[in-house]
Amino acid sequence: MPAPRTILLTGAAGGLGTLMRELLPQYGYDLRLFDVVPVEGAPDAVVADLADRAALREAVRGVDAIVHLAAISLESSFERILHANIEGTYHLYEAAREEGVPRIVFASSNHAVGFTPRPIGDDPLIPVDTPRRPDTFYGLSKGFGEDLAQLYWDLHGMETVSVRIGSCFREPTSVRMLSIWMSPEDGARLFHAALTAEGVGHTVVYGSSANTRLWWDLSGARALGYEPRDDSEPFAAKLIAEQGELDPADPDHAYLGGHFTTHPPMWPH
Ligand code: NAI
Ligand code: 15L
Repeated sequence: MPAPRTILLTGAAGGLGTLMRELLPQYGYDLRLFDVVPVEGAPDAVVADLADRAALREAVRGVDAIVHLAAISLESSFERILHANIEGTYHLYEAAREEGVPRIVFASSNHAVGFTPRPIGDDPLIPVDTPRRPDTFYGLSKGFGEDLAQLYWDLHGMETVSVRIGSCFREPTSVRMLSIWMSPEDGARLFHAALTAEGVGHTVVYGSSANTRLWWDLSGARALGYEPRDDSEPFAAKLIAEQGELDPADPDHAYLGGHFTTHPPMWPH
């Protein structure tokens, strides 16, 4: 596959989309932007719902690859998750197939496997092929997206890297995040690797920085050429002083998905 240049970034108005708008162009990409809400400072962005297949087809036409971030990004009602994450991702893949886009980077989530007990002490890191244990309808939709990506590879030869992102924010804000944080700069490194690695078929990887307290195996991401440079450890002392160490007996702390596993709130979105 020739190196991609023009990328459609869905979910461009969101938190991660905003970070990637800042960081991805330095890798030489021209970004085309898509979101259901206007993208600040980007009057050319396509403002449309993922359900609008005509708008999607036009948006994906001629791009070399897609970074698919658009979604409800926390737990919500099943109906809203169904519309945006399940049907929306299906519409995106269909539009990409119709327009011959060869590669998608799909923003999956740790919540696809959120009910996996977190490693403690010398426990091995969680492998990427650990059984799916979604913690929410949200996590379930990310498992759907991974399976859809596998189907489109097997049936249509469209490649995807599904990145099970931990927490990608400027700084980690909780003790749990010390284990799963991905700095925005490492996020851009990983997306760039996922966009350019040869022969990925459908590959699922975890997405985080090289955290001292890491919970999962990053070897799949490294095999794509990803070399994380950041570690959450400089934030540890302050967060632990404020919040205390994670208590493995507390269900909120016992699983990869953290608080998503406990009668999840219906976060406003
Ligand atoms: P966000 O909620 O800030 O942004 C999501 C964007 O998608 C919003 O701008 C929203 O308007 C757009 N969107 C939602 N429904 C849409 C629809 N039907 N049609 C078009 N656009 C729609 O979320 P964030 O944090 O930027 O996350 C981006 C992606 O990465 C999401 O897929 C999320 O599930 C995934 N992810 C993010 C993590 C993080 O730490 N930020 C962790 C794990 C996964
Ligand atoms: C996610 O999947 C969410 O999109 C993000 O907002 C964070 O809550 C993250 O997981 C997390 O697990 O911290």
